[in-house]
Amino acid sequence: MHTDAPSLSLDGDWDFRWSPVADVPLPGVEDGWGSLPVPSHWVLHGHGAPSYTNLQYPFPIDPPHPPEENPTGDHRRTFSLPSSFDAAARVLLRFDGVESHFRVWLNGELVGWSTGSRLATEFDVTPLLRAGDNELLVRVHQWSAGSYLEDQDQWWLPGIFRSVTLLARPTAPVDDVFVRAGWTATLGDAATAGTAASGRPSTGTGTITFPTLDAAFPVRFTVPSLDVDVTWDTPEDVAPITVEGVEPWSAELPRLYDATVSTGTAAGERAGGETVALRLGFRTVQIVGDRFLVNGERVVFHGVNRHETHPVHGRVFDEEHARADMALMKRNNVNAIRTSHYPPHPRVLDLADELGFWVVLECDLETHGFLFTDWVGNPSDDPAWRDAFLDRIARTVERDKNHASIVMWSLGNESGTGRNLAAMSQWVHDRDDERPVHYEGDYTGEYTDVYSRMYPTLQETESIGGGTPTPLMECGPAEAARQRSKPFLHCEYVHAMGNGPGQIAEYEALVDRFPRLHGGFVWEWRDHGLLARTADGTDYYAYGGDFGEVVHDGNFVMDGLVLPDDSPTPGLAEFAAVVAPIRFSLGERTVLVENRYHSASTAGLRFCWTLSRNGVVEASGRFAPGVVAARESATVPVPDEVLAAATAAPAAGEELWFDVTAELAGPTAWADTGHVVARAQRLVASRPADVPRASRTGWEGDRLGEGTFSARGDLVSWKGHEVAGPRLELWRAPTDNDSLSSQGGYETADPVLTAGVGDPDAPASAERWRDRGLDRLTHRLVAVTRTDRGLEQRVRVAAANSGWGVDVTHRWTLTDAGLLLQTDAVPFGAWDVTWPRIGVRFDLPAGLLDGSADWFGTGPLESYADSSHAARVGRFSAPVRSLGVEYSMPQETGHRPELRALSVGPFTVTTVGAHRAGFTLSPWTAQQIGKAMHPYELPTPDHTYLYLDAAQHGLGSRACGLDVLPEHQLWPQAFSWSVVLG
Ligand code: IPT
Repeated sequence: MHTDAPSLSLDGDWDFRWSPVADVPLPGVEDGWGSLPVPSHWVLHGHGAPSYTNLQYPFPIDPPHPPEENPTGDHRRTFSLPSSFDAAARVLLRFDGVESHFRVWLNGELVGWSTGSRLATEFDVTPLLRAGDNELLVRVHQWSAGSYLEDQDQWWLPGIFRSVTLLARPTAPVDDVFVRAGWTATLGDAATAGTAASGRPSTGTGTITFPTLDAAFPVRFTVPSLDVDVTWDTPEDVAPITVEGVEPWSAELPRLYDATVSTGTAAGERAGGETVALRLGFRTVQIVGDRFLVNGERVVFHGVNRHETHPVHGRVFDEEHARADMALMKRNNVNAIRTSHYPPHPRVLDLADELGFWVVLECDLETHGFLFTDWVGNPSDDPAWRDAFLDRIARTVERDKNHASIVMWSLGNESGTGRNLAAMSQWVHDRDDERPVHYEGDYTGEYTDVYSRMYPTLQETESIGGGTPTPLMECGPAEAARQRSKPFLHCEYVHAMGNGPGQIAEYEALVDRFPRLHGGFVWEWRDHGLLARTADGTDYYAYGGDFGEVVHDGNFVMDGLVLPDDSPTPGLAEFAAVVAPIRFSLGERTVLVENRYHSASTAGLRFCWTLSRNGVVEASGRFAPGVVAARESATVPVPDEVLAAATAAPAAGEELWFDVTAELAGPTAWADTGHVVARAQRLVASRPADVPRASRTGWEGDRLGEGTFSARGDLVSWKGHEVAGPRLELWRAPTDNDSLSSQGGYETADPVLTAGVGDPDAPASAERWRDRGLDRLTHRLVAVTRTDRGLEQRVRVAAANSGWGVDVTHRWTLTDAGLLLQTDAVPFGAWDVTWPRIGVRFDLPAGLLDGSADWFGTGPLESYADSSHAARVGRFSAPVRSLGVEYSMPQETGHRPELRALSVGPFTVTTVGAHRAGFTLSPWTAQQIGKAMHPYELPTPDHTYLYLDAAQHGLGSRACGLDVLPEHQLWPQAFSWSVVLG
């Protein structure tokens, strides 16, 4: 709790000694000590090394024993108590987080030990303290029995990684407060009407109750802005307080009321008391039937799984970084956080209350590695571990129970099932009868309140929502019926590893359709890359295996919507677009504005439109749908300028687009005025460009217009620059989703349900593509013929030892607009795999990499068939080197479909005809990128590679989830497309 009682931070430089094994004598003062900051992880300060595993235990599964090879850190410091501690009745020594087991000695006496790495521990050290110098010694072991309960998918990072504090406890203390601030809409004040009419949040009745008030009475409780000021003389006097005119708390309008609980106020002045500051958010959490409601309304989680991770500090908390991170979430329409898979630093929850997030607060528990013993010996069902499980959940709930943002408790992650989990749930229900209990592993719904799953297929999700019933994982008919009667959420869905995830929109469409579905949490928010340096001094973000671990899970720890350097990925933009709280439907004459917020009206937004001709804004303005209440919609007419444009015939090659945005009308704690919350666009009118006319001039030697051609018919120079191409390519550098089939332990549901997305056990796409040689196509010139004003080149393309391939015809014609290149690609043979891409590559000068590209087409970011909602048609400009994303494991990046015109350096490329190619500009070929495991392994670029793709395969989410859906797969077929090189 935030109290004004004195405290002393013991953070800072401590003496430190490290040993690779546990069984070493305790060092004395005179032994050689180094120094280490507290809080920190010693492995990030040169002692031992970090290691990453997902499911695997990096030690033998021999519970509850750790191995002898158990890195151990001794930490020592001295302190003396400040005079502010003089009046203390007791002094507590608090550790906010130590991984994984520690023992404490004060002035040579053993104080105690603790486990539960991301949970707080307090020791009463009153009798051991002395005047003057006190010596504190803390021995931390990396591995312990507790490690069996902490098998989360993340780095293993031992150390005292959160603060250490001495707390002076007053003689009249507030030892515990559990305050609940409920909210109900005031009868007669139609909550929505209030919102719509005034544009201000509705008010209602707030009810403050105290399930716990463990303090030295009399106790004074105040909420100044609500004129609440009561003093209770005895615990029996404590009574609920009802206040009218209270604004509710929600993730969208996180209204907080400052409150205080004080003791020592008997005579009107302080007598050994303290004042605890609380921030009340009035909200009532309920399950009614299969609905999860806050303040009476269904909540839809547009959430992310948030781990504590920082590229330099690991899990050491950095408030500025956390706040910036959470503001970035808000700017991308993230409204919920699952604290995977342990309680975060306590300040994160203050920030969640303040910025506004629905939080599912998870206990520090995961025993996933027992999967490898077929769950034999799993602590979750072993009575010997019962107390440890109960201890963990109690410490979780007790620490964080007063946060308005927490709307659900989660028992942990991936720990199988068993009696100890059921006992945890019972404990929570006894302690907090308001918030529901979540745990995904309770597949049959024996002891949890909501039905939760990770990565179920679309078909199964639809079935759970209320579509055609299909069997539910591990459920018989009765259990399935029970699960179907509860609110459902995806505690994890769409896996944001590398380039992806695809299919966010398909899941969201189901959530829209079925009110039983309450949305979910993307896996996951951030990559966990750790900043490291190669031998030759290049910085990079390390993942599993980069520290020489004996067992590890590679780059499976890099699966976030945000890169380790804080850059948002295109996947995050896709998420923001799909889950946007305002949805527009642009008709010919009207704009429908749907407010999808839980409780916010559109009062905080302004609405803007533009009309653009070939990407150049021609008219713009605001439109006013009025204040649209939450869950309501409004219709406004399309602006006259747009209507007029729709009826006037455009010139050849013109496109007119009508764009609308919903923007913040004023600044918030997380974004500036004008921040775009939602957008949409509609093609108003267009007329295809005329195919450029053949030029009157023709060949001059081997020159044709601005191009020079080899005898083979290849373009070898363009505008005086040496170039090469076109060369047919089917290969893209495999994405993580192309490379991995669903990871170990992911139980794919009933195979029937996955029909249509391919066999879940089938090899990964990249494996099949490699097997068919798509990365190593060979080319054979079949014929090259000069024509009057051009040439025709026919090439047969196929891989070694393959009877299938592609016949390609390139027809060059010199036109008034430049060199027209028409390409026809026709597959031959019995193709049985998808293609990653079909397109051509041109090798352009490397110098272009230092300039920028301007284009009219889709942008601003890369997009793919199943991740295209953030893309819009417009005119964009960007440095060439920024067109690709630096994923920590290099992979396909930078594809922008539907190009109209591109200019880079002296070159322009214009697409003609119905089938518009997309473009990629890259310093490396797909083959080069596919070979590198880290960005630093990529060669020094010797070209700028321009890929013009007729199509690319979708992204999918198969690294952990669904493969590319049939409608987004690229199957071999004939393609024709044309571009003009100018
Ligand atoms: C699931 C885990 O809960 C999560 O921690 C993470 O590992 C994620 O997968 C994949 O990145 S478990 C998975 C095997 C279904």
